[in-house]
Amino acid sequence: MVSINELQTIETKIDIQSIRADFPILKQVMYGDKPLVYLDSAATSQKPQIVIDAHKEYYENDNANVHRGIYALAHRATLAYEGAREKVRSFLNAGSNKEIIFTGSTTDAINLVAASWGRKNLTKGDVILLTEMEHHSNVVPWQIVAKEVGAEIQYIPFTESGELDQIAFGQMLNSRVKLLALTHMSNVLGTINPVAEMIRSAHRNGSLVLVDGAQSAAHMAVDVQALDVDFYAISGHKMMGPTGTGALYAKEELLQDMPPVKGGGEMIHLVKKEYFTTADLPHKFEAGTPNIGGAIALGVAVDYLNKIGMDTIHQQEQTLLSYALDKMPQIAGMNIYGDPKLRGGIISFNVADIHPHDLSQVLDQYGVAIRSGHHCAQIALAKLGVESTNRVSFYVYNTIEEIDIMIDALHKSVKLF
Ligand code: 7TS
Repeated sequence: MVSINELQTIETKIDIQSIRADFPILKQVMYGDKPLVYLDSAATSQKPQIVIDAHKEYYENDNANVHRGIYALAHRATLAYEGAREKVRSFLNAGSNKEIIFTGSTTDAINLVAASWGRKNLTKGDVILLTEMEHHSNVVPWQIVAKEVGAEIQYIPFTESGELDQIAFGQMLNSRVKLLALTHMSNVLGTINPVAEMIRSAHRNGSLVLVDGAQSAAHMAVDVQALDVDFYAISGHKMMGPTGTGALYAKEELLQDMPPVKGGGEMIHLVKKEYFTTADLPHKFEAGTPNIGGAIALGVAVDYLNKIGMDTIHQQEQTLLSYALDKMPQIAGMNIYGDPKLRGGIISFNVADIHPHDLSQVLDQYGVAIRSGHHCAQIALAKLGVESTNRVSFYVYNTIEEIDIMIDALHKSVKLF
């Protein structure tokens, strides 16, 4: 265990205070005198001023529809929108811009794969392999398509430590498994799954792999080519971008073979009374006017993350995580779920038999914003034997001092029950 002094030195080296200064919302004072302690970045991250400004400036200066007008504004908007795609491509290290589809979110991206690739390629008796720690976004789209085509869903179990059971995974791989779809990082347990190894095993088995990157892409460097992943879904709003933004990375050969799910403007090459032909990638999957301002601001969020550095972000979160995991057990009745070896900045817990909704409401009175509920992962919670938990989640703008405030508020809150 590293000492508190060492942890604080790391924090000072990274200069978290200057990062915090970029986030106007973090200056807020709650209930008259309590500084806002925002510990729910797994739900959505806060946004730095440059992202907020980029969104506003687009509407103030450049607003026009993309890929259609030939006047200056339309040209600027198109360049900025496609420039943002290039930033996301580079961020994920995809090989080509054709492989980056802008979507509304991770949910939207996974639904696209299920409705397009799934409907076309899955058939009766095929197996879709999920895990017990998936967010509903990586369960329900597969349940919808499985029901339609007669495929079966199986779940890789997780162990007491909150890690995927790799022996069970090995035993579950067989010729019926057409797809492995799993989260890179659990939004309940914080577990960082060994996706590189699992992708290799699935590929040896002839199965494709979708990775849900909603929690990971914002917090660690992701290289889709090094992973050799087939589909990777991300949410812009969890990585300092605006809500309503996200992206799907998919290998070009897969996208070429996938039918569009949504029809309309932008996704066509030619429309006749009897038929249509599709536009080239990536526009084949971007029907209608996209979220232009959102995508541009997401590009700026990517610039911002790169400026801080994904390794720095990861390091600060690991600092906060070790500090919190060291302090939290001192609270009477504390039960922390899972103890995975590789964990991001997410901790789910319950305290004695206090209902998480009650506890989080009291914490709010101290200015501490944490999540309580089932975290859209009811299968994971059923496995843990609970209906809801409290959850704290960190981002690079959080500090050790904030964790102290949270711990102090927890000590005080628990005494009230
Ligand atoms: N996958 C994971 C692992 C997630 O944590 C989430 C959102 C999603 C998918 C869906 O992302 P969206 O952007 O499409 O909504 N997770 C959470 C959460 O933990 N609290 O609120 C949203």
